[in-house]
Amino acid sequence: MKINENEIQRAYSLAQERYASLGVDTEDILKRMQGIHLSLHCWQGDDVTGFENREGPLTGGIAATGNYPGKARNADELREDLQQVFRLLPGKHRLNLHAIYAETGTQKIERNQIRPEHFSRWIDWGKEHCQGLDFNPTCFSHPKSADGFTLSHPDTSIRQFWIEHCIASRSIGETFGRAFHTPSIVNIWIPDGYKDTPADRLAPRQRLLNSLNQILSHPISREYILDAVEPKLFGIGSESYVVGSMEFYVGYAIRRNILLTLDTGHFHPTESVADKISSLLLYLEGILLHVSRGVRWDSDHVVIYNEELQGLMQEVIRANALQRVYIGLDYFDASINRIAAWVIGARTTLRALLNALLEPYPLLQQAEKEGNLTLRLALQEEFQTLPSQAVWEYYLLTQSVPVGISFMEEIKTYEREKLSRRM
Ligand code: RNT
Ligand code: ZN
Repeated sequence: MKINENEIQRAYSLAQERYASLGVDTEDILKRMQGIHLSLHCWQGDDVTGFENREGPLTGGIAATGNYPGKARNADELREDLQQVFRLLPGKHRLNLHAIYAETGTQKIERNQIRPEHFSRWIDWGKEHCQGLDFNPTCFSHPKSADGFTLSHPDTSIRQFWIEHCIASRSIGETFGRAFHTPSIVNIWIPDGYKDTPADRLAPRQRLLNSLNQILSHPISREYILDAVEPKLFGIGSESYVVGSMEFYVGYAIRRNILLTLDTGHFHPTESVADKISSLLLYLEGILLHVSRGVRWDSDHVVIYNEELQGLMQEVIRANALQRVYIGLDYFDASINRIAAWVIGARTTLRALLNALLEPYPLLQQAEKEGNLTLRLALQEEFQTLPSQAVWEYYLLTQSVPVGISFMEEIKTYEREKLSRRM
């Protein structure tokens, strides 16, 4: 499919006029778009396998299903894949790493012993391709998490191991923050919970609180890292009780002035994550989003353009909170081309952000202020279909990124030349 650049320009000019008539300056918005850096999750590239134990199972109640050929087998392949992804995204983005993506050569390094040097190749590569690096301790897929508990484990020595792992992770984040002159978000998610109804709901939470306090007691400047904690409703094997619940971490994040992570797959299916933003921002330092898509459960499907995504981005933009809401992706689909999965979800998220920026929000506010709720509804419906697509395509064009579905041609070529040789 050949895209005609003149047509894109013309469509943009018309859209620009239309938006201007509604008080929206598209040029200004396109400048703002360039300042938005998504945090791309490295784990879409290899189904959360990592390099520590490539034969071991993925545990912790999360699952990547499918076996599409061409999964990255090592760090070089993963980086090569990421470069291909970045080539298809407008703007410059961050990379979100997990501890299991350490490069320790032939040495086996325990997770409580990982050090910044095990990520030096990621840093060197990132300098060229990324706006910054974020980090996650990996508290799953490990013998010491096999019984479903980590930071809240009743056994002191196991708990201590995971505390040390998280402390080591923060110091890796600190190195990232120094190297990129932008704080590294270090996000703690643990799988801890019970399959069946617990007797004692309190004790594991007391232990988790204590472990987190020990982890955070090592002072690291916010110039270098931003700590985040990620709650969850349930997981496979923790259906009845999750130690790190929403209430647990909301309280903790407010008390410790750290970020709360909202993963869109971690709530009841009919719960609106978008609606939480304006409340939480009144109390929290900031929010990390794990943009994901649950289908019936926390299934981590590729992000698509749905009401939930649009609502979420609208809330971030309407609250004028881009400085305090960090936008990361978190999904892993192994049943389709993994590069395409990354690109589709990331482009969709950016498109939802652009749409939210283009919304003539003051007009909605005005109608509401005047008590004209009929007009508010009429405008809301009208704004669903303004010519934002023309602005998006123009943005892609100016960023020298394939416009429209033509990005799939590049992915097909890459699949033929690279992925299909990884058998
Ligand atoms: C799990 C959490 C967590 C993980 C990643 C791999 O339910 O969403 O963020 O997906 O750390
Ligand atoms: Zn998540």
